[in-house]
Amino acid sequence: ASLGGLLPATALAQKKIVLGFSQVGAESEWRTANTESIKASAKEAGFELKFSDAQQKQENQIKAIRSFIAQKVDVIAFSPVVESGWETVLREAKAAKIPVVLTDRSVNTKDDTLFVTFMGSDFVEEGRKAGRWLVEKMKDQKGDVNIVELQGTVGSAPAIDRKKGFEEIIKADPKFKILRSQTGDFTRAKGKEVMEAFLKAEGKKINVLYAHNDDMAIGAIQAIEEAGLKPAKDITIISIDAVKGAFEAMIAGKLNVSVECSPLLGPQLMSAVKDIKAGKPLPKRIVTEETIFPMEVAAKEFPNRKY
Ligand code: GYE
Repeated sequence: ASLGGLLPATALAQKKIVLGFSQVGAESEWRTANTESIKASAKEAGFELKFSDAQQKQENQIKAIRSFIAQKVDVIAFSPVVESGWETVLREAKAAKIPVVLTDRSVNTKDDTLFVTFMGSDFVEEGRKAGRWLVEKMKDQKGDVNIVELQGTVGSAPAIDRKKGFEEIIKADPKFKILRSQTGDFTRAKGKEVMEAFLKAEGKKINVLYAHNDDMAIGAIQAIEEAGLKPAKDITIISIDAVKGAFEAMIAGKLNVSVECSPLLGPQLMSAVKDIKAGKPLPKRIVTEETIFPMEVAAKEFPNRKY
């Protein structure tokens, strides 16, 4: 007889660590790569993964977290779509003694006992990198530099922080002017739609597009071409993530630069879950290391890209 016959089925089943993961959605190339990373590394670690896609809605994430609590999972991890409004559900998880790990995006709660650790990028620094690149690029320009900004999802940590970091750098020189700033919800379709509106309103006045992610920049590139302008030439384009689509756009000469933001958080998350189960302490913050890729290096770097 197999071992299964000697041990009760429940004893065998209990050995697997159960991880409940509530994902933001599938809004971008970044997000798809992030989901793949989490699924593959949970499998590799031998965990049972309960994966739930919130379709960019906070209420869906709250529902998913409550269902993970009801199912008594070992650990809950999630990437909060927006920063605020999590206290109640996080208190419910705490009361149920289920540890919570934040991945990718953070929450703005004052009570940091509500989660074990937050792993992900420094979004303010990404915004600063974008700003520094632009300041350098425009250093000899005498007149105004007119910028339009495509923001990420309203209320999300990356949208708030990428705006903040960028503004912090460009405000040092009054020639930099943000003409318009609107959300494109991190998607290609909205990025295109909002860029069309920007072009209609400001036309050839626009010198620079700052997009909070590559997908919105890629959508906007289409709008720029349809308006008869040359992306990366008539309008300098800066975006964030450095996904493969951005490299393709850079190689095609249509995107000037992309600031790296790695979605490959899966292995880190699984090792944090193991540490939590083993009772090991974790740092409150685990920051992803990142760089920046201007179009001049795109062709050389492309083969090394993992997402
Ligand atoms: O930049 C964007 C995605 O939270 C860092 O979300 C993530 C952002 C990423 O939709 O493409």
